[in-house]
Amino acid sequence: MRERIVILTGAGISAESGLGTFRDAEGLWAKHRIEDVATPEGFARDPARVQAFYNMRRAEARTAAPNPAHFALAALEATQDVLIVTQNVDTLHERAGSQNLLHMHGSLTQAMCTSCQARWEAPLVMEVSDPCPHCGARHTRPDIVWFGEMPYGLEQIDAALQNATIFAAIGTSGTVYPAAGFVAEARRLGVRTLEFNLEPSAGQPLFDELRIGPASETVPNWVAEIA
Ligand code: BJW
Repeated sequence: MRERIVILTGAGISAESGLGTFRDAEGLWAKHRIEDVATPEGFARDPARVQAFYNMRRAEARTAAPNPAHFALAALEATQDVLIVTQNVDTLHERAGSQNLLHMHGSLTQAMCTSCQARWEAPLVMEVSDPCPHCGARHTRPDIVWFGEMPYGLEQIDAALQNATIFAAIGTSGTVYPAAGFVAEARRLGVRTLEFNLEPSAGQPLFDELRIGPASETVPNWVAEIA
């Protein structure tokens, strides 16, 4: 049977590609205050600090390579109906070959204008004084969803969950909403739920199955079972 699978990914899937997670002991939030770098208020206070944070993340992400977990999910599209909903702002899923992909928290590769809402490919280094290529306003920012802002694609995600047979969460702590609520919604709809993590996440009791271990091993094993 062809399964209809919604897969939520988080920072843990990219950890073995060398990109830091947020809430681990050595994670990004141990070195940077969320209020300073991941809120619209922080950007309004000190846009140069926020641009520097995302310039650093963009440079790191550019040199990272997809790992076996990203490649396995891309291969899964050949045999199953898959929607990957990633909270990650790196491009490792698309570089591994995934086609049906939604970046719900935006992407490091995109810039946006807060005056005219235009979006374009971000340069490697964004500056506070960059003009918008469409309207010329110097109100540009990374196209990233910060706390208090509406994530992308929620209607599409909801529709996919309504139609899904499997919901899988990979490498996410389950602490940031609305993504953290998808497992409860899937469960309410009678969708089978499966978690992949190094340790049980905050939402673990809502998952039917938990596979503990590095995503680069557990995800390819799962894909081999269902492909
Ligand atoms: C491995 C591994 C390996 C490691 N293998 N696993 C009170 C209650 C409920 C909600 C709220 C509330 N107060 C405020 C809110 C809303 C707020 C929120 O959720 N706050 C919480 C902190 C409580 N959410 C928002 O504001 C969102 N917008 C919103 O709600 O809009 C209104 C709305 C209304 C109604 C409906 C819908 C919406 C926006 C959230 C924006 C999040 N932005 C960030 C930063 C920007 C992106 C960036 O810079 O990269 O996104 S925060 C950060 O957390 C980032 C991530 O995408 C996100 C999730 O983190 P993730 O991916 O789970 O990483 P970690 O580090 O937490 O976990 C890594 C996991 O991997 C761990 O479990 C490890 O064990 C595991 N792991 N190595 C397998 N090898």
